[in-house]
Amino acid sequence: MEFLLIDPPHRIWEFLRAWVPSPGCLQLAAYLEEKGHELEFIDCTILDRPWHDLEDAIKRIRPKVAGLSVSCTYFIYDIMNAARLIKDISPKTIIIVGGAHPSLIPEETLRECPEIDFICVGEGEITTHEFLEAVKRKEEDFSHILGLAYINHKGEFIYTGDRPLIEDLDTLPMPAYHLYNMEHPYIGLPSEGKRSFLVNFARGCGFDCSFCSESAFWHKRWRGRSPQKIADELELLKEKYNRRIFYVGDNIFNYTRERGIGFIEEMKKRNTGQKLWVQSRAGFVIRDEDLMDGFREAGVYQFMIGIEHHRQNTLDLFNKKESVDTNTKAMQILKKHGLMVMATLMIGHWDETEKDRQALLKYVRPYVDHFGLNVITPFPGTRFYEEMKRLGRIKVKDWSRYDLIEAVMPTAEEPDVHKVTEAHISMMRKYYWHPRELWKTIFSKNPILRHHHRHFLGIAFTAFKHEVLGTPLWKQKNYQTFEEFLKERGRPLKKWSSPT
Ligand code: B12
Repeated sequence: MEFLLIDPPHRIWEFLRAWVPSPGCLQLAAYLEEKGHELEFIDCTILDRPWHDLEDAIKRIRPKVAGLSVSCTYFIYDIMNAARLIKDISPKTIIIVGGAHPSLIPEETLRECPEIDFICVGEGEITTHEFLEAVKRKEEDFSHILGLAYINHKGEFIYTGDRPLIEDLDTLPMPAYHLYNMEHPYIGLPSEGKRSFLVNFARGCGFDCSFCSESAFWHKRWRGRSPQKIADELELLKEKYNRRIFYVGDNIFNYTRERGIGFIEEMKKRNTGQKLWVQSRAGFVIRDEDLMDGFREAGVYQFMIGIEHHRQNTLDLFNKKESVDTNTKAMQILKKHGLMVMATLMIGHWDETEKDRQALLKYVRPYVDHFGLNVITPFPGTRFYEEMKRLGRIKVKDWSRYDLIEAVMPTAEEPDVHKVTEAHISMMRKYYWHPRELWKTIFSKNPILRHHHRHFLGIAFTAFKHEVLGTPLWKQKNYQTFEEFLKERGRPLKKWSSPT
């Protein structure tokens, strides 16, 4: 086998209790398949015995090249462990890793995990195609392939240079859903119902918020698929996989007005009855107020907006380029047009007080249907990370805790980071246990909202029972840590030393 694309075993997040295939992997696999490469894609998170099954797959396939994908910083150790396991079983297999985290700190990643041979920095399709072609030709020098990072035989870090981005995303084929087990019971988003799914129709964002790894990774550029291609994909997902409710991962769905107008026309024409939740930003909601009824009629039921904070100085500090007034106005517009509002918000700022947190809660409560509260996290590769590192505020280096829920930095008033994590839990409870929200759980006329709130109430109730009665939390039945796997395997990994 020429290429085995692997999404390594991950721990599913308690809030989600479900999983979705990586849109990046599905797109990459489809492109490489179209280019004639022989490949397989395995997503270990939905395998019965993830690490054991990965080991068996490597033994069976012995791929020439294994590609490991990592969408979040939080998952990076899974990728490193998978690389160690692969080299242990099949030392000749070349390992290439892709995704935002290793792309943004390639040298650190390569030095921390010498089993990784190459990092595909940035967009994956063309770089991986050229790389596989070079491997096929048995080339040993890869320095002519843009977008690659590696350590050469002298121990020097090499980056071959930026790969130009694909200008027209419509030239890419349909994601390779046919290579995936779309009916696995974990697949979906339980808060949105059984037949839900995650899709991605755009890359990047034209803005430059200092905390965002997305704008860093995609060089502050936005590119999107056309409304026709979006509708084709949604139609396929309905016809072939019976998927009806979607979270659209695009950072800004209505980045251009033309795309919004085209989408509304196309969806009305096709009349698939599918429902979508999209992301945008306040300024674009205001710009497109006249399109909001059209969006609703075309199936959009919720807009997620990065409101972030109720204080203008915090918005300015992050270069958000929105004002508190535009944020408020956008939420009012969405409500007026019968659309649900999901606000993403951040606490854990250095100068924050308990009073600020209560003020934030008070500010958004009248508008939001979904309280998307996060803890500010310095993702590597961002300006915010560099700044926090310089100020010595990052107290947790363990990337597996960078999940936007656990705090990794203290505030001036709370030197213990756990206090910030606790504040997050307490605010979530305060929002969802409020009589108004509990009322919606049973009596809201909006079935999606009812379902959604019930899901979150269920999670809160499980956590409450766990704390009071000691009953177990939700369990990902197939999950096993790498250490548990190694113990069960009974054979430690050989110490890897690069053949050079
Ligand atoms: C899909 C997604 C998920 C999926 C992940 C599915 C999976 N199998 O990995 C789900 C819903 C499970 C998820 C969960 C989480 N996510 Co998430 N998620 C996204 C989302 C919406 C889309 C990513 C995407 O599809 N991008 C588009 C594709 C085309 O890009 P790509 O993946 O980078 O792939 C390209 C290249 O990287 C490269 N490439 C990728 N893989 C490989 C492999 C090889 C071998 C090669 C050569 C190249 C290559 O080629 C691809 C095509 O060009 C982003 C937000 C966004 N809009 O981007 C957040 C995002 C990635 N998630 C984020 C986070 C933090 C999380 C969570 C950890 C926490 C949270 N609060 O949400 C959870 C934890 C999950 C858990 N433990 O269960 C952050 C990550 C920040 C960071 N730097 O770490 C993001 C950026 C959102 C944000 N708030 O900023 N997430």
